[in-house]
Amino acid sequence: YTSDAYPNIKRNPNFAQVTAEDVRFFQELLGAPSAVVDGVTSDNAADDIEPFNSDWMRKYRGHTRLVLKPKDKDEISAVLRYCNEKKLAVVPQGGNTGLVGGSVPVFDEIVINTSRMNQIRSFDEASGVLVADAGVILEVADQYLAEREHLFPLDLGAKGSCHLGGNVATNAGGLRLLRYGSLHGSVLGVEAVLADGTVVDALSTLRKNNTGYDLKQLFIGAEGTLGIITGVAVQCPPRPKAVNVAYFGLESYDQVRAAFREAKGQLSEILSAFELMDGRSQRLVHESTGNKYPLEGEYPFYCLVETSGSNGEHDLAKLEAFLEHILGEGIVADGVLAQDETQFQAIWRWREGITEALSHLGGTYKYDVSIPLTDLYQLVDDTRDRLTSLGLVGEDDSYPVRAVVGYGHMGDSNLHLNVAVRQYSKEVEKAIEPWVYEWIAQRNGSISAEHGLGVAKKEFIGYSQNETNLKLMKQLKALYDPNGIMNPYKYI
Ligand code: FAD
Ligand code: 2HG
Ligand code: ZN
Repeated sequence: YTSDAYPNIKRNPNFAQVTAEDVRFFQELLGAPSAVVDGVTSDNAADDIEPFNSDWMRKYRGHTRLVLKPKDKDEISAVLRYCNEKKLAVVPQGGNTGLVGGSVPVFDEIVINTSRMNQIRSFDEASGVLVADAGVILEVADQYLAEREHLFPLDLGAKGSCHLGGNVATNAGGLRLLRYGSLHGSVLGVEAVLADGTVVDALSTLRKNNTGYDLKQLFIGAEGTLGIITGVAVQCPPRPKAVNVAYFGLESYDQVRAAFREAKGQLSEILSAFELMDGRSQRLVHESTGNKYPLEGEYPFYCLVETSGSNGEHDLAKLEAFLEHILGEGIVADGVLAQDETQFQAIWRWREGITEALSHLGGTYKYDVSIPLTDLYQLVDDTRDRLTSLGLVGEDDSYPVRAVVGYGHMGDSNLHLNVAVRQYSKEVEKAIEPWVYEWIAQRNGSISAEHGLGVAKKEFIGYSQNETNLKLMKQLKALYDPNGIMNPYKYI
């Protein structure tokens, strides 16, 4: 961990510390098994509490001594009302897969974890609207929908652990946003509890509802700073009957752009993903899994193209014409089309497995950015050049940086620049930040495309939001959470 001490953040002395009396209150309210307590009472749960204090990257670490697992909105409401009165700060936590340090405490904030709120409330096969508790795991929701010939409109590498509430709170983007759009569109309703215990019932299941302010939108992407999401209503599309995936090797980034243009033009309504992976990212997956590369040769760039439609023959005819064209024109150097479900899954693993492969190298500095497509990959080359000129990256083991890789959701102009280091180091961090944010702001990009700001990007929000917007955000925060107990020390 680097951020153990958070040198620029001081504990807010207005917040109370958890006492044995508080613990007794919560245990009585929720039942003893719903609280993990470390040292506040006679309980000693140091081992059990550690995973709630540490983030997925093992980069951010808090020191909570109390984790609560309420089972419904009424329990959350009672917990928050008490915390607000006592000025006890809290952190909402779902699957704890967030990548910006937002889901763990900074100091001793109480963790309110949604894992026991895991019921699917209803599903309407005619409209495709799913209503579920915030703690339902994304993959569980998608499996439930698969049995009913529907699909959750979001998919991402952490699907086996992340919760729907966490997905909505981060406004997660994922692998098929290009097809199914953002959660700001597919989430029809949100049920949430404010800091003072007020239950906001904005759990509409209607597609159209123009009756004043769309209050649910504020909770989508707020990262738990305005309230705790307890339930969501989501518009789910029918599960496509025919899904195909192809994987290509390309000689240059310009060719990846050309391939994307062709994919949009030729595959149009059946295109469901267009993902970019650079050669270095694929080498890391190869080294960590030992899997044989999908193509014979190695290339500086790869892309993954997925189609989803309702008629297999029609889709295949389109896909084959597309393959013939981009191979014939020399836009791609080589390519392979998955022939069965096993190959389909194997190809996707080359894309979805990058984050995990990087995690085996030590630490990773992650930059999840939106940049216009023309300049998208230039950021990776410029970062590598900068780190090379500063003597931080090189061929052997003596350099602190092990890899500079780029990959991401090309179809959404969303790049993931990852700098893998042997161990987190202030020297490397200072070489990249704020330089990287200046680079992005100069191109009118966003410093956070889909992961949010959490604590990691807190100091840099000004590169993507102006003073007026920031002032409005602070006013909203003060209105929804006057004591500031909801996820403090993060971006707001
Ligand atoms: P957590 O990590 O627990 O929390 C995330 C934030 O939301 C925190 O600020 C937390 O306080 C808040 N929060 C959690 N639950 C609630 C709630 N009920 N109410 C209010 N606030 C809440 N993200 C993408 O956008 N696209 C990807 O493709 C993608 N891929 C990933 C792949 C891997 C391998 C990993 C580890 C992460 C990936 N992520 C991706 C990042 C992450 O944002 C998502 O995994 C997910 O949306 C987080 O959900 P979670 O339940 O784990 O939330
Ligand atoms: C992805 O697209 C995720 O794989 C994670 O958003 C990206 O680890 C990352 O930087
Ligand atoms: Zn992503």
